[in-house]
Amino acid sequence: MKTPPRLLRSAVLLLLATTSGLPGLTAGEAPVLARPGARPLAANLPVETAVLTEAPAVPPPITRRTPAKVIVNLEVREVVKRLADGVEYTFWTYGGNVPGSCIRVREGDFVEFHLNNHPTSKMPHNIDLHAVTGPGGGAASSFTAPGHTSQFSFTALNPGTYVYHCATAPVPMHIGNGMYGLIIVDPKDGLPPVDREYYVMQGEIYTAGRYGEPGLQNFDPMKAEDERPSYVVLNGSVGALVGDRALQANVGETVRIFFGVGGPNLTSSFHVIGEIFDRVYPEGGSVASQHNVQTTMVPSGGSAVVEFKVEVPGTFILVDHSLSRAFNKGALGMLKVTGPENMLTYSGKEVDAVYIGQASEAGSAASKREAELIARREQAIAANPQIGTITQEIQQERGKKVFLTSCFACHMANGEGLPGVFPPIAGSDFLKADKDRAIKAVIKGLSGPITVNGKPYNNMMPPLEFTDDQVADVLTYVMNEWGNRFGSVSTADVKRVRAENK
Ligand code: HEC
Ligand SMILES: [Cu+2]
Repeated sequence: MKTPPRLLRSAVLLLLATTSGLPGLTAGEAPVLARPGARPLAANLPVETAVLTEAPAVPPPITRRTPAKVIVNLEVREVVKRLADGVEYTFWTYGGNVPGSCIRVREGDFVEFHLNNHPTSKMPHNIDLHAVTGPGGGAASSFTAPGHTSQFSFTALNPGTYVYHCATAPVPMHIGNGMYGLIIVDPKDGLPPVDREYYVMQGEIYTAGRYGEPGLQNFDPMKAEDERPSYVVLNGSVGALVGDRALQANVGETVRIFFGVGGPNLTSSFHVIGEIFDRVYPEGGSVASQHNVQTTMVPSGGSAVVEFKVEVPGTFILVDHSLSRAFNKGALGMLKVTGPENMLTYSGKEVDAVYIGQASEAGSAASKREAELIARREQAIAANPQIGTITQEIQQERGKKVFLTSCFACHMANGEGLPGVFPPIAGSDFLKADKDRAIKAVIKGLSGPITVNGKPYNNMMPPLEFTDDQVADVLTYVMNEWGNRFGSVSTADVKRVRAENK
């Protein structure tokens, strides 16, 4: 062990975070080296500035075969960004995005690290790079107040793929707000060449609101303590790797994914639906010690590097195979492979992939449409007070998103249900007859024998946890989709039915 045990390490950090002054520069002040450190030792090395990339891009492999002094400039910024369609969050970032900028150096490089905390930040931050051999992985030397900059240096002794993260108290909050990334230390002779490299990280977000609840969401410390995230995401937001943001490759190419888990709490069961990892560097170590792997476990604060050749075209879905996280909390991405069919390897319909794919894509299409309609509503209000129908259209588009996160799983995307099991809601006389009964079905659940369009059903629909707005929107959607013309449901209707069924 070259580093102190982790517990000790965080104790040291907490101590530092609470008792130390704030090292760094104030504006206009000349840089003063706290101590000469190792700089003179590296005086003869060639100097270069590290290329930092935004996920899913990875900096180019290091082709140098001798060490250098590498200068890393990483800027901390606190920014409001999209977490999901209609949902925003104040992320704390390394480089403006989640995960933080990807850093790549070579084994043996002397790294001069500059951590710059933007003047608009509200919090002090620091950095613990798991690639560093030294107290706190650099955290002890990088505690930086807003508008300040800190500097420390280290030699990248060990090759591998390492997580870095903020280690300022409360640490789970800083990580939960997005303060993590990867630093790749290429081995002396480089990694074997591949056609494509990608950078993907998983992390949880603990919002006060439930998954999908619109608006600017706050961090919920209790949910974090209980390890009950509302979101588990790949690359910082729901859908960050979906649709036209999907990873890309051509048939016949080799793909390497540097996959990290920022956490702060959950371990990922990383899987690509429809692919087998030809090689895995487990836990981000320097040896591809395993071959032909379906799912690799990636610890919180750890990584894995996977390599595979893509043999057939199609959409391959990246998931945490703890699947509720993929289906209900956002831990889902896509790799789109284009090229000629290879019927010998695979021929047929990719049910899993296309199914989820369409749902996600339709979800963001619905969102775009909602934005258009809101813009139209503003215009309509300005020009003419006849706005009722547009309001309902907005409800329908919002409702479509709710439908695609929940109802479609049982009632099917086309509303036709499943004979004898899930009743149809397209053309349903049961739905048409009683709006309050439908509201109650969604908020309280529905079970026991019912008849829909003359056919008997006796099954159970669980109560669904949606806001009053969401219930009104989804019912208005199903009451006006697939040829249904059953009227609409308002938030007030839902509140009334909730009160009547307390
Ligand atoms: C886990 C599966 C499941 C999900 C998810 C689900 N339902 Fe249902 N739903 C059922 C079942 C089963 C019944 C029939 C219950 C019975 O037999 O008493 C039902 C009945 C209904 C009915 C009344 C019968 C009819 O066909 O008109 C409506 C309306 C309805 N669901 C709407 C919804 C809406 C809207 C959503 C999403 C917000 C939803 N359901 C989500 C399983 C589900
Ligand atoms: Cu921080």
